[in-house]
Order: sequence, then structure tokens, then C-alpha cells
Amino acid sequence: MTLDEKAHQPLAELIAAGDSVDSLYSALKDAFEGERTAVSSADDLKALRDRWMGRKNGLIAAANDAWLKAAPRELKPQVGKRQNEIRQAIEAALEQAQNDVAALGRKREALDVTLPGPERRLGAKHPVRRTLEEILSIFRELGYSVAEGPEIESFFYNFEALNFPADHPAVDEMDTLFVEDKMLLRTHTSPNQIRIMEKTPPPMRYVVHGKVYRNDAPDATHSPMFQQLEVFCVDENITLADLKGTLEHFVRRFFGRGIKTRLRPSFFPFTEPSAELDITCVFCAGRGCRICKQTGFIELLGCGMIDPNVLRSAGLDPEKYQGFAAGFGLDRIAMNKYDINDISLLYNGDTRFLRQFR
Ligand code: 2NL
Repeated sequence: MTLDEKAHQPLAELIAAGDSVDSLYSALKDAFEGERTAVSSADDLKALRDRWMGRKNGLIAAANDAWLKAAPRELKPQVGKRQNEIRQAIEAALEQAQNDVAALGRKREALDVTLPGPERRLGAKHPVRRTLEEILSIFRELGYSVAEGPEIESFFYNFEALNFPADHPAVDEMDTLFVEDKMLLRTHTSPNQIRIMEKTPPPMRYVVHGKVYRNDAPDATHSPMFQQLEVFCVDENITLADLKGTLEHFVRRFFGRGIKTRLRPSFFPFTEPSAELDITCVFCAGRGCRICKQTGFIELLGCGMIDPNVLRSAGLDPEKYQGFAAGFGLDRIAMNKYDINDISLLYNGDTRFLRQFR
């Protein structure tokens, strides 16, 4: 006789045939557990619930009628207890199965390969970085090496080796951020050039670049940190003509063939003679506009022949070697190129600004 048949058979007859109350309920429970583990969908679950807990035709209802209600008086308490236990156990198991099936449904939804993927937030190359890379590639073409150096520098490398007189205003604590006595945040990238000259035999051609720091009040054109790029060349027989030719080549490659240059005498402690290089205004092609203040020219960089005192403090003989150097703020060039009117936009980390450079 199958279990289904037994569930409809009066209890007294089953016992007469050799079953017991315990064995009958254990068999029911085992059968339910077996069927329950096979459930893998909402339809399976509904079939299982109807088969076991259906009010009219369910197996538990059948056992209630054939076993409990028809039980001999002396067995009633035992059968009633087992009947209650199995009903509660099956209800609990069905509820658990209901949760499992729902979770399975959610998992299947997450695997819907036809849905669009999540949006990827792409980064963007910072305008100063773009400018830097473009400039580096122009100088690499000319055989220049690229170097970076420490941002915390000694007073010696930042000032003394660069021929600053002791009372130079740039040394003043108004401009320089000291870390401790005689150690400071570099105010320019030039100290790294001294380091390179000290350990490199001429000829040398280098671009040095990096962050520099000054104790300036921040405004639209000043930031306490900005980025500088300097180029220098040391060899025998280097003249002002080499400086001029190199910078003119750079300007035409970077800004375009139509740009004209002019050298204007200037002063820096570390170069002699010194000059500033102006270029015809890239916004009005030299006709005069708001950007160039109607002059037709914009100031691009400072430059000059490396002062003999600087060569000497780097261990080079100025009778044998000469050099030229030039330096500019990368931020200013990037602002020019991308028409950015406030330096703080470059450094406040606002992704809405940076996203424009994708
Ligand atoms: C400016 C001007 C300049 C240099 C930087 C330099 C470095 C050494 C020796 C000589 Cl080690 N010169 N660098 C020379 C002239 C100008 O920068 O206005 N920068 C923002």
C-alpha cells in the first residue's frame, strides 16, 4: 500500500496490519521532506502546498479524518499530538520554501543580460597634465630628458646655489613656506636643476617640472601651490642664439606657426643676461584685445643664460661650459590654452569642472 493510500485508511486497520502511530507519522514527514527539497519554482511550491495542505484533498486533511478522527479512544492523545506536530512542521517548511522561491526569482532577475549595464564614471585628464604632456613631447623630440625632484628642499638648493642674495625678497618668509629651520617647500623647480648639474657631466638637456609652493594669498591668478616647468641646456659654446632658437621652435610647435616672439630684457638672480619671452596674442593674433590688454603680446616665460655663479655652485667651470634656462607656470599656460579664468578651478577638485576635459 502506498503512503497516499494509507493516509486514507482507518488507523485501526493500519495498526492491525503492523504499522504504528509513530511509524506512520514518520513516514509522512519523510515523504514531505523529500518532495520539498525538489521544489525549484513557484509552480512546484503551489503543487506541494495543495498536495499536503489542501483543505479537502490534502494528505494532512486525509490523515486528520482517517487517523485522528477515527482513532480508538486510547490512542487519541498520541495521534492528536503527532497530527498537530506534522501540520505545524509542514506549514513552517512551506513558508520557508516560499521565501526561498522568492529569493531565487530575484536572483534570476539580476541575471537579465538584456538590461543595460551600470553607467561607468570615466575619469578625465586634468588640463594641467594635458598641457604638461604636450610640452614634454615637444622637448623630447629635441633630445631633452625629463626629471622630477623633491618638493621639500634645503635653503641651499632653493636659494643659495641659485645666486639669490641673502636679502632677496623671495627669501622673505612672506613668500617661502618653511617646514623647519633651513628646510622649505620649494618655491620653484630650479633646485632640481642644480641637483642634476651636480651629478651629470655635460652636455645635458633637461626638462624639470613639478609642484611649487608660495605663501601667496589665493585669488583668481594666485594659488599657494602651482606647477612649474623649466628647461635647461649646458654644453660648451652655448649662446643666447641657442636659447632663442630653442624657445622659438617650442612656441611654434605648441601655439602654431603664425605666432611671433619677442625677447624683452629682464632680471633673475640665476641668469645673466635675463629676458622674458612674449608671444603675439593667441586670442587676437596681435591685433589687440582684452586678454593682451591691447598690447598685441602676452608674456609667456622667463629665461636667460645661466649665471656663472650658478654653474660654479653646481661644480661646473663657467670658462668651459655655458648654459641657458627658461621657466614658466604650467597653470598659466593651461589657463590660456583652455580659456580658464580662475586658477582655483584647477585645484578645488570639482568633478563638474574636470568632466569637461574628457
Ligand atoms: C619665471 C622665470 C626662470 C630659470 C627660470 C634657471 C634654473 C637654473 C639656472 C638658471 Cl638652475 N635658470 N631657471 C631661468 C630663467 C627664468 O623662470 O618667470 N618662472 C615662472
